[in-house]
Amino acid sequence: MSMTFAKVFCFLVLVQVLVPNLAEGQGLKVGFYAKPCPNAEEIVNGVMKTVFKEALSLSGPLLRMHFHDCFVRGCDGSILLNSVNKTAEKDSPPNLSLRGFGVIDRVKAALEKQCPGVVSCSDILAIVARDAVVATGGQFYNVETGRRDGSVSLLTDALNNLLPPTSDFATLISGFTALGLNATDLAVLSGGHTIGTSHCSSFSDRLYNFTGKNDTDPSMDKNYIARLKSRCKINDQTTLVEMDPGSVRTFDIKYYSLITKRRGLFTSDQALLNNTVTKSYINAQLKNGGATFGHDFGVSMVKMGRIGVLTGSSGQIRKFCYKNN
Ligand code: HEM
Ligand SMILES: *[C@@H]1O[C@H](CO)[C@@H](O)[C@H](O)[C@H]1NC(C)=O
Ligand SMILES: *[C@@H]1O[C@H](CO)[C@@H](O)[C@H](O)[C@H]1NC(C)=O
Ligand SMILES: *[C@@H]1O[C@H](CO)[C@@H](O)[C@H](O)[C@H]1NC(C)=O
Ligand SMILES: *[C@@H]1O[C@H](CO)[C@@H](O)[C@H](O)[C@H]1NC(C)=O
Ligand SMILES: *[C@@H]1O[C@H](CO)[C@@H](O)[C@H](O)[C@H]1NC(C)=O
Ligand SMILES: CC(=O)N[C@H]1CO[C@H](CO)[C@@H](O)[C@@H]1O
Repeated sequence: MSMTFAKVFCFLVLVQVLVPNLAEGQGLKVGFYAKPCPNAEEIVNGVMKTVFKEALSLSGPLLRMHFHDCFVRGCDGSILLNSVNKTAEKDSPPNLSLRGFGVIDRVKAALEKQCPGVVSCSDILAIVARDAVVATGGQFYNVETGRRDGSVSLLTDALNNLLPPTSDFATLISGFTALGLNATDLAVLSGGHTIGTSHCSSFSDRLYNFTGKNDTDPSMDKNYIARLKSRCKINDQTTLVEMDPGSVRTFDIKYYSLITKRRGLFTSDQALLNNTVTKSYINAQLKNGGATFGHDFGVSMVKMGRIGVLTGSSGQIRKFCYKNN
């Protein structure tokens, strides 16, 4: 009897320990590197200033990289691991436009020079994403650090956890909720689409074959469809279009105004009008000129940055971000 009780009890305790509170981020804090590497963030900022001066167009891919890292196995730098047998997250189709891996290597090299083996690759992604927001005119926010790096990267995890651009609201919210994010976070973080570009193939279903009958998506503005069709021929896999035309490198609320004009690029963008929470958020920002968007974005990014993190003595601090130690 008592054995059974002990076993059951043990099991309950174990379950509590093992099931991570996904968006809690225990062990993270602002300024984690203050003692072991006091200039860590300045070193990252320094490299990123140079990079963005040369190529501000990397701001989109680098912001997106942190998002993809966090949504797959948690923010553990697994997105950065090179593929040994073509089965890593990097090899997954949703990685299509991920670029800027070389930039992360450059930042890592600068950090290793001054503080060998101290700053994790997952933290580098979080800081770089913030710097991308600031470089495009978004509001500064403090990044929590203290993440450690994972050692596993699987294509199938990326396929199963990254939401496709064809997602409707129900799909989006269930994906976000599973990671401890809510409808407000969804509306706010989707605002990341205010910068960057997309391949035609990510939305061409809406232009050419929405329900399999060579039809267009009736929820997209007709004039916008015509304009996009002139850029994206059928089956185009390579052309890039601006997601927020005219302000593709400016972190503003124009993305929200496009959605209200039925000019959201993806089904997942347009879907934000189909729920009262996300719709009210968008309308409120448009009404008040984006008064809180900059601040809200930082809050939701910090929340996203806590998903499934490894802290304390878990994981490793990789020496090179693209391979395990
Ligand atoms: C809500 C679910 C989301 C979906 C379905 C989604 C989907 C996509 C897709 C399909 C692309 C274009 C990829 C390509 O074809 O090149 C893209 C680009 C982008 N996404 Fe998202 N995304 C989502 C959320 C987010 C979040 C949370 C962020 C960051 C906070 C983000 C930031 C970006 C950025 C910056 C780009 C532009 C990348 C570039 O310039 O190369 N997205 N997204
Ligand atoms: C090769 O791929 C399998 C998944 O099919 C994975 O479990 C394994 O760890 C990979 N091998 C290496 C050396 O990465
Ligand atoms: C989402 O969570 C934030 C706190 O992280 C909270 O301020 C906000 O009201 C929540 N939104 C909804 C719709 O519950
Ligand atoms: C449109 O979609 C249908 C159903 O998925 C498919 O059979 C058809 O080949 C597609 N047409 C084109 C032109 O891609
Ligand atoms: C759709 O378009 C393709 C190519 O343009 C054509 O071959 C096919 O017959 C069309 N299907 C329908 C159902 O109209
Ligand atoms: C949003 O609602 C409109 C109108 O009911 C509908 O046509 C559209 O398919 C919905 N979009 C999504 C992505 O759920
Ligand atoms: C940057 C990167 O690793 N891209 C890969 C994304 O996945 C495709 C296959 O789907 C690879 O061909 C790319 O090399």
